[in-house]
Amino acid sequence: MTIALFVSVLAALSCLDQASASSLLARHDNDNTHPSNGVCSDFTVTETVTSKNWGFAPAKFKNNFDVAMFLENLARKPTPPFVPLVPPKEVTTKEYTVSATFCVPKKTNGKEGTILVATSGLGYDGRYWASTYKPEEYSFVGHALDAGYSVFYYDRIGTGKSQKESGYVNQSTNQGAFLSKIVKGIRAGNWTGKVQAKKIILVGHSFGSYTSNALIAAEPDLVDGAVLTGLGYPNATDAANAATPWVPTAFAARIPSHSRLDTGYLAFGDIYAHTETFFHPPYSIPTIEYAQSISQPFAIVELISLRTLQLSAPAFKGKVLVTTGEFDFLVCGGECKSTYAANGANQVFSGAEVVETYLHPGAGHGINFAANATGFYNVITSFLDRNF
Ligand SMILES: *[C@@H]1O[C@H](CO)[C@@H](O)[C@H](O)[C@H]1NC(C)=O
Ligand SMILES: *[C@@H]1O[C@H](CO)[C@@H](O)[C@H](O)[C@H]1NC(C)=O
Ligand SMILES: *[C@@H]1O[C@H](CO)[C@@H](O)[C@H](O)[C@H]1NC(C)=O
Ligand SMILES: CC(=O)N[C@H]1CO[C@H](CO)[C@@H](O)[C@@H]1O
Repeated sequence: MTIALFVSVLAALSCLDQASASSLLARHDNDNTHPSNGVCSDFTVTETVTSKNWGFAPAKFKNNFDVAMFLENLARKPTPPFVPLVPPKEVTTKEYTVSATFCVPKKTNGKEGTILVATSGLGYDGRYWASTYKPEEYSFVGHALDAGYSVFYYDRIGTGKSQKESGYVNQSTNQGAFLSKIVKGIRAGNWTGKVQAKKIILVGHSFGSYTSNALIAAEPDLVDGAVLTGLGYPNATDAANAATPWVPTAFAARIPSHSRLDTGYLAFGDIYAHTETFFHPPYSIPTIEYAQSISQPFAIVELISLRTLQLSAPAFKGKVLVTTGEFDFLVCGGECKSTYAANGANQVFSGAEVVETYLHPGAGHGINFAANATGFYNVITSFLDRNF
């Protein structure tokens, strides 16, 4: 695959590990308008997580040429092998604060005790789930509320209004550990007001799906089900291979206007790099422009630590929907029918009561901003209606 890389990265800024909860902005603003059909509350969620974090092996990026060389190394033929990560030496315990929103449907139908916990993928924060641009066409949260489900969505560590972390600190493990705490807090009723969780369903996109999957593998009794979007299993027996298609597509980086992020953060080089990796023609250009406007930098170690996740979850007895767009470039190399035909989902979730798969016609990786996103959401809520 030939990919044009438009690579740049911000100059080194001060370390941001120490961003405090008080420096976080209120979540609710024009960009984060709550869905009109929900009763929503914003929270900052502070949890201490323990995770085994992999280290970043190369020198930290000094400039964009370092990033270019790194991406070339990731994508090239592996002779000699390129080893970007060093195995965890110790367990890291650290407190993080993230910005979150919980919504209950205005019109309840008895299903509000089924709580969807949505984690976004690389390149986005929680707004991936709750588009304020044509919400009737693109807001997953709005759609789920219409169907009667409650939704908890949040900005991953390092994105949106959540606490920043060095881009060189592994984040698939600490993000997974944080998600585990969120689920436990929801079970305990910590942020859900009068709603008591009867069922909890993890909903993910891309990186958020892989971390949700890895969490289910590690804690098979934690949740009742999962809707994993924007993922595929090119090699269900080898998590490293699942990450391989990311390599040649390595997101180009641009200079984020965000302060408090170090050089370990990369972002879509420009709207065309974003389009190439996330969307498929015919394009809705205004929709892509909105998606670009809310896009977020991601940590280099988030991307490469995807390879280290243990996805196989034979002990999970729940119900899972695995889905992406028919033309997903990132997880299927642009053609998902043959990828899904290999039945990876059934191998990963070999003990699950229900494993369903679905490919959304015409869509790429960023399905929530694809044509007929509501058709995609109907498939998800139909899966939920039938199974929970
Ligand atoms: C939930 O709230 C209780 C009471 O404040 C607290 O002890 C517990 O740690 C919280 N659980 C989580 C996972 O946040
Ligand atoms: C998956 O990857 C492993 C390890 O690289 C390899 O041994 C195995 O043959 C692969 N399986 C498939 C179905 O490609
Ligand atoms: C939208 O997607 C749904 C679900 O796959 C499908 O049934 C419907 O025909 C699609 N609508 C259009 C206009 O493509
Ligand atoms: C929090 C954490 O695990 N940080 C580690 C990230 O990786 C670097 C490089 O290996 C380590 O020095 C950090 O301790």
